[in-house]
Amino acid sequence: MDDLGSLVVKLFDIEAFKFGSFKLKSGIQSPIYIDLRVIISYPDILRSIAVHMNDIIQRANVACDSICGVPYTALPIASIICADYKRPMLIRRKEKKDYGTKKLIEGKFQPNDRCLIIEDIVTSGSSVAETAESLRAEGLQVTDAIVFFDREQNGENNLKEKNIRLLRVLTITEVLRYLVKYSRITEEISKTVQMFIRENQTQLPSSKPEIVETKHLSMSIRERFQMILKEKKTNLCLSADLPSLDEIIELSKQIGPNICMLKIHCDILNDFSMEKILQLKEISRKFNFLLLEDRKFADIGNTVKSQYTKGLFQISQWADLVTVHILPGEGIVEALEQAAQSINEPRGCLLIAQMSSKGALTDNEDYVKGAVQCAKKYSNFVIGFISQSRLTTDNQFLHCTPGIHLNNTGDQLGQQYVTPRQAIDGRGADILIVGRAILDSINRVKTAEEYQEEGYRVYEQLRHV
Ligand code: S5P
Repeated sequence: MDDLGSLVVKLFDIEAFKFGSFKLKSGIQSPIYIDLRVIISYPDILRSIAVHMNDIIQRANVACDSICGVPYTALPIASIICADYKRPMLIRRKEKKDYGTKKLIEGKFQPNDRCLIIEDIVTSGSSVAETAESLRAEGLQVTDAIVFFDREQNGENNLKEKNIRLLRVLTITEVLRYLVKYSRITEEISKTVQMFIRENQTQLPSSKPEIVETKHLSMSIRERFQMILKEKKTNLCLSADLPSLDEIIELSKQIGPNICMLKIHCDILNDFSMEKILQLKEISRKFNFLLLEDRKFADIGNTVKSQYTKGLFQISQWADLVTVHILPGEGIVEALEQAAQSINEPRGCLLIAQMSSKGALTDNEDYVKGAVQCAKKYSNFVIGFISQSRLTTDNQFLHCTPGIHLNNTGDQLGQQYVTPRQAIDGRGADILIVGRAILDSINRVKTAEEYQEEGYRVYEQLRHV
């Protein structure tokens, strides 16, 4: 008896495979019942399953940084594989905790880590797909899943549609073949089961949030921005220059409906963590606004590429948009665009063509011309400008204007303010970037509403949207 055959027979003997007539949860009558939970009572069988799975993982050359077991039966299997294969383990909870950190994924990981999912049995693939969705929502990459046993009820194809390759140790056809060969079941029983499987193929229901997500993913940042402006009737970008990401997260939940974009400076935060920034990202998806990291990149392309993707902040992982000085020449944009290609979501940037501060050296015609030329050349990635005037008649480029205040003309450090009307009418702004006018007000939400209303009213009037 070969190794796999002997394992199948042992599983039959411990009643992991039962034949007869069983009523399934769905109400359907099935000639086979498979329950691998019993394996935890048989350490040799448990290890043997893990060894076979490990073998397939090695042979399939799966590149993974961590392994996620699907509760419950797959967890002990995953633990053995993690130890043998020397990979850290993650667990996806069945339910979110309603206390403490509320995390759905337990274990340590980095964004973009490749994670292999381990499950005991696959039928439709729904639990693997749900696990992949939760892992991907946390920024992990999921391309492969391995199961011990495939019921061949279309799980493989269902998962392929979710861009997951299914690896497996055994199919139901192979199990039936072994059990007939080693006289555990008759040929007739095998045929009945095969017919049942053929007649009970599954499909995954397409869940609603996924459709929304795909819609976002298939849209360019430019299209998404335009859609947000129209749908939410706001051209207000809140410049959330606060020292605490916790506070920004709370504020964004309140002001989310009023803004089209949230701008932050991640390097002024005293509590930055990837976990928190991904939480903010989730809120930005929920309230449909873009996240702009006002990094003002200004180095040579090669350095900027690392500043964008690496370090503590890993900006490319979460910022839909970044701001970029054009001072070093167009290589800086080329570098960012290249780096953004490895991200699964659309990315873009705003070129800083003019600044609001007193004596800004950007007040130079050639400089501005250079910015517009660069924007046109890289129009897939550059979606607009930070500006103080209308720079081009090409309306695909959004003009975003900071230095906005209804009752102030400036601060002690060079900032100069104009009103929303002056910015849109006189300075050609599409988007108003407002910071302290909202942040320092007594009622931030009410003030944001006022800037939203005034800003969008003038924008509609003058841009005829
Ligand atoms: O020219 C500029 C460009 C930018 S991005 N002038 C600016 O003020 N900004 C940013 O806009 C600045 O870094 C700050 O985050 C925000 C303006 O903040 P406020 O409090 O003066 O409205």
